[in-house]
Amino acid sequence: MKLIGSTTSPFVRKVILVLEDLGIPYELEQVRSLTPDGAKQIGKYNAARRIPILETEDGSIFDSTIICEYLLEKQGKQIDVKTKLALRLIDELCDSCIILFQQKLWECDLKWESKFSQVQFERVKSILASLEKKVDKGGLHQMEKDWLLCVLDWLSFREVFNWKKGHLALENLYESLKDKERYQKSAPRT
Ligand SMILES: N[C@@H](CCC(=O)N[C@@H](CS)C(=O)NCC(=O)O)C(=O)O
Repeated sequence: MKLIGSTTSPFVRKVILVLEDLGIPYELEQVRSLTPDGAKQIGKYNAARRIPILETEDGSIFDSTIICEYLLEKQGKQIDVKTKLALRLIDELCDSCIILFQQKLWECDLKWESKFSQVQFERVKSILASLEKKVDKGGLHQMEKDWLLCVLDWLSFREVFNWKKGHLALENLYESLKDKERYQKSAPRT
């Protein structure tokens, strides 16, 4: 299978973790999604111009969650609705964090002063607070831990903001996971 993605993207990393877990061989075609040339290159595979995209025997599949579900379904595994909702919340967190990063990267709103950035940041804070409570109670599914690690590691890698402040349970979970061998191969790098 061919995975169109990058070694920095938290959404691509989710897919890599599932591919590695299931022992599915794949080759990674590196693209730079946030550059005009990269977007054009991705556009050859999918009109939405976002990564990841997985080229499979069943055709080209986009959206990290749909790709993960496809890979699991192929092995006869289903994700229940409760877990899907928990995972969706982490995707919401990731989406808003990426938007905030882009606001700085593209110099649209360097200090997140606009209403638009503030709404994104409030969403991020609200989701982090709810995850902090959940982690404190020890109630995370393995895939939630994986997806959360992808987001938190990317936030640290890109220095988007100090997510650790006020989130001790999340920080402890992050510290206990990040150096594990299972996450090392896909750790964010340029
Ligand atoms: N919902 C999508 C989001 C993917 C996404 O936002 N990917 C980023 C890279 S981490 C991207 O391609 N951004 C390019 C853009 O927004 O133009 C998924 O889960 O695959």
